[in-house]
Order: sequence, then structure tokens, then C-alpha cells
Amino acid sequence: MSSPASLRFVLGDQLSRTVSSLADAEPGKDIILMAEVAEEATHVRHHKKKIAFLFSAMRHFAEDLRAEGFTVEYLRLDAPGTPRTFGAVLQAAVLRHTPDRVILTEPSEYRVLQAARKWQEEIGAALEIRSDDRFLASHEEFRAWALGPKGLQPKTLRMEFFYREMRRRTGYLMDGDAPTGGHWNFDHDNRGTMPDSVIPPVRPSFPPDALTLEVLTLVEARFGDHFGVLDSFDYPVTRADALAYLDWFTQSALPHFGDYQDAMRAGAPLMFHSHLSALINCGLLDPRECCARAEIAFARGEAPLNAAEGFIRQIIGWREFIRGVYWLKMPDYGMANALGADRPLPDFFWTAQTRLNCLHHAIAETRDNAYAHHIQRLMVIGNFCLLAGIDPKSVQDWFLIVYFDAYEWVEMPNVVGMALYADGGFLASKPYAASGAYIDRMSDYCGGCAFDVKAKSGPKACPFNYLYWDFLDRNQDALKSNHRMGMIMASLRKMTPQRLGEIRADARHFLDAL
Ligand code: FAD
Ligand code: DLZ
Ligand code: SF4
Repeated sequence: MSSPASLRFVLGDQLSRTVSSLADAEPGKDIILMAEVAEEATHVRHHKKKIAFLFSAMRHFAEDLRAEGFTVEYLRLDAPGTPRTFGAVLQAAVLRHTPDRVILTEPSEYRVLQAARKWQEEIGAALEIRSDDRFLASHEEFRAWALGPKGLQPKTLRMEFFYREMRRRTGYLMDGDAPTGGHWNFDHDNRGTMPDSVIPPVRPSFPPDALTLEVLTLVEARFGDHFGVLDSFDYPVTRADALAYLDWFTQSALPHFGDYQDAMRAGAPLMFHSHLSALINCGLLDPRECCARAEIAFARGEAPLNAAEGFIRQIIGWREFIRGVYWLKMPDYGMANALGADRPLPDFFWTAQTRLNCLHHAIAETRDNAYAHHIQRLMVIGNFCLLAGIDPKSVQDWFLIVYFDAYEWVEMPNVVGMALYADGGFLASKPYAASGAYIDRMSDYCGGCAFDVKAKSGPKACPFNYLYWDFLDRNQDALKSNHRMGMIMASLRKMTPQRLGEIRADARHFLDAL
């Protein structure tokens, strides 16, 4: 057999026809390698729906490449002899095919990039690692922005300034040098409470085809004891279905995305959110095409500015910023614990059996769907972990396991920096800490709860109420110099010793029973 020119190794979150490793691939000449490996599914015990989604998307992507005429070597997890790790897969493939070089797009996670850098020695062939230009800002561009003209390591970084830079660079919603509508950010219009009369749209369902059914059987057999429900899997797993999903979002949900971005309702896991993160993160959708659709919808008068701007901000702002922070701060970022939180993760994170109704809904939906929207993640689950002082490493592991869009590069800064303030304010200007009043305002959870959101102390009181003040009290030293916390810390200092005693006693009682 003649040697192929190159072997192109495509990882599970690189399912884009435009990914750099495939940019110059030639049908009939190069070999494309893809593999389902046990190590990736078990280094943390991913949600069953997440594994099913990714394996099915990988298998369909391989089929699409074959239909284009490419030679794809696809190793299924259950095929005899499939190696357990990426490194072993590659080593064996190089022995089989003796390519003149191996081409890989840079892995999205630090752990895998470190391993990839060693593959060169192990495989005995030239390995070319290309940058991942599906992101809008390269590592060098983000670093240059973060370090500024003097090249100094920053003490803090704020998304808003990075976002403006990205708007200028991309030209999304720009009128010359000025932002469309005269403001960069319509965040204040994104906090509406949702009247009962507003009904979120029903998302389209993509019933499993034969390929997906095979994957579902495999996942149940091999990962049946992992967290999560596998039943009624109906997510898009092909490029064509992903595009149809994007169309559905821009037509049906985007128009209200801005108004109700922070709202929560029992039994409505999606609200007006896009549900696109997993599709973008694994490569089935390109972030640029998602933003372009939102911009077109605005230009055609199909979506208001606060919706289009809010959605584009999440993608070219938050998503890129989060990734930039990850690569700037690794490898130490995962160990950050500025508030010294050390409580173990409560068991109910795996069962959803808790009397706190907001947490019950957010965790049960996570278990059923491998999805919860941003405010459930940040202001219910993350907020609880922050207030209760749960050890950041176990919170990171949980978030990496349970969501079908979770990869370390995006999960870690969101947990460490945004939800837990464990980086001491590098990413967020103040902790996202809130009492029950916030959850009550933004959701209908409190009406069905065993606790009373209005009560501040005693056995019926909403735990978020006393945990909030107990958190501020416990962390006075760490938070006292934060200007944005000045007023609330002053209120804490004005509390009578008796009131403070009640808060501490309620919090201790609740936390001891966790
Ligand atoms: P939408 O609300 O429709 O937003 C549109 C898109 O913007 C998303 O699809 C996503 O691509 C992007 N986006 C929005 N917010 C963020 C953000 N903070 N960081 C990065 N991208 C963002 N997102 C992940 O993709 N993977 C994760 O593992 C993940 N873990 C998170 C953990 C915590 C504690 C928090 C607070 C947030 C986390 N997020 C994560 C960010 C955000 O919650 C999800 O991207 C969003 O909920 C996905 O749902 P959606 O597609 O409906 O988003
Ligand atoms: C998340 C995941 C899982 C569960 N399984 C695989 C797999 O079997 N094969 C694969 O190529 N990718 C998988 N992934 C995604 C990888 O974890 C992801 O590509 C890397 O972590 C990126 O650094
Ligand atoms: Fe959550 Fe408190 Fe409301 Fe219950 S009362 S749902 S615990 S915020």
C-alpha cells in the first residue's frame, strides 16, 4: 500500500468541515482518523446524554466526510482492539498507515494539548499542531489584549472591554465606528421578569436514526451507571440538523431572547435560550454563522436590537473571553480557591432530591436533559455552591460531567471565575451572590417550595436568605476592599449582634445537615 500524504486526526469537538486540520485535506489521498476512546468518556464520568450526543455527532460527521469522498478511519468504542487513549489510537494508526506527517487542530483542553505535545516522540512521525481558527480571537490576540501595551500580567480582566474590541474587529452591529443603537450593551434590557401569559416556543425534536440508536444502545451498555437520563434523546447530531436548529432559534426564540434572558420557569428548561452551545462547542455550528444569523434577523426587523446584541455578546464576548482567560491562566486556574471553600458537594447534586425547589428543578432538568440555561447554572446552582462554600474542585468536576456542552476550557472559568469567585475577582467584579429575593423575582420556583422566600430566619426561612448574609459574614476579609460590595458590607456591619447570631445559627444548622 502506498503511503498516504498525511493523517488528519479529528477530535470529538472538532466536527467542522472548516476545522484547520481539514482545510487542505484531499479526498482520495489523505486519511482522516477519528476514534471513540474510553479515556475521554471516563476521565470524568460524563452524563450519558453527553456521550451519546458526541459519539452520534462524530459518527454522522464521519459519514458526511465519506460522502464527500474522503477516506475516514473511524474507530468505534465497541470495536475489538480500539485503544483506550488518543495517544494509543494515533500511535497504532501511524504504524498502520506510515503517513509522512500527522496533522491535528490544537485540542481545546489543556490536558489534551499537553498529551498531544508528547505524541510527536511516541509516534515517530512529524506532527503538525494547527491553531483552532474557529475561535474569533487567537491565543496571541487575546494575550496581547489582556497584557496591554506594557505587556504586564493583569490583576483583573473585564469582558465588557474585550467585547467592544471584538465588536470593532468583527463589525457586528456597528455603524462605522459606533455601536448600532448608540450603546455597546443592552444588558439592562435583558432582565425582564416573564409574565405567565408568555409561552416559550417548543424546540424541534430530532428523533434518533439508526446510527444514533446504535450509539444509545452502546452508551446504556457501557456507561449505564453514569449520571443522567438517556431516554427521549432527540438532539440534532448532524450539520444539516444543526443548521435547522439555528433557523428555528433565530425565528422562534431570538425575538424574545433579550427580554427574558434571566427568567426561569418550572417545566420550561429552555425559555428563550438557543440551546446551541453544545453544537457550537463540538463544531457542528460555527460561532460566526450564529452571529451572522442574529444580525440578519435584526436587519430584517425580525428581532429587536436588545435580542441580537445580547446573543452576539454571549458569543463574541463571553464565549471568547472565557476561552481567553482559560488559556491565560492555565495550568494553575483549576486550583484557585480564593475564599478557602472546602465543603463537599452535597449528595442531592446527583439525585435532585432536595426541598429547595429552585435547586430541585435546576438539577432535575440537568439530569434529564444534560442542559440548564445560564441563569439556572449561575444564579441557582452556582450561587448555592458559592454561598454554601462548596469546594471549587468538586463543583468544577460536577459541571464538567453534567452538561452536554461542557469542556474544561469553558466550564472552568465559568465555575472558578464567574460562579464561585474562586479567582478572587480576576474575571468578575464582584461575587454573583444573591438571596432568595432574586430567585423569586426571576422565577416561579418559590411558590412551590417548602421554604418561605420572605422569611429571613427560622426553620421555614428560605436557606438562600441566611446563607447569603452568612457568606458575606464569613468572607468579610476577602470582600472588604471590593468597592462594588461597599454598600452591602456596610449593611452587614450595621446588623445587631442578635440578628447576626440568628443568621450564623441558621446557616450552621442548615450546612451541618447537608
Ligand atoms: P444562550 O443563552 O442561548 O447563549 C448563546 C450562546 O452564547 C451559547 O450557546 C454559548 O455558546 C454562548 N455563551 C453564553 N454565555 C456563555 C458563557 N458564560 N461562557 C461561554 N459561552 C457562553 N457554557 C458552555 O458552553 N459549556 C460549559 O461547560 C459551561 N459551563 C458553565 C458553568 C457555569 C457555572 C456557568 C455560570 C455557565 C456555564 N456555561 C457553559 C455558560 C452558559 O451557561 C452556557 O453556554 C449556556 O447556558 C448554554 O445554553 P444556550 O446555548 O441555550 O445559551
Ligand atoms: C467529550 C468527549 C468524549 C466523551 N469522548 C470522545 C471520544 O471518544 N473521542 C473524541 O475524539 N473526543 C471525545 N470527547 C471530546 C474530547 O474530550 C475533546 O475533543 C478533547 O477534550 C479536546 O481537548
Ligand atoms: Fe429556592 Fe428559597 Fe425560592 Fe425555595 S424559597 S425556591 S429555596 S429561593
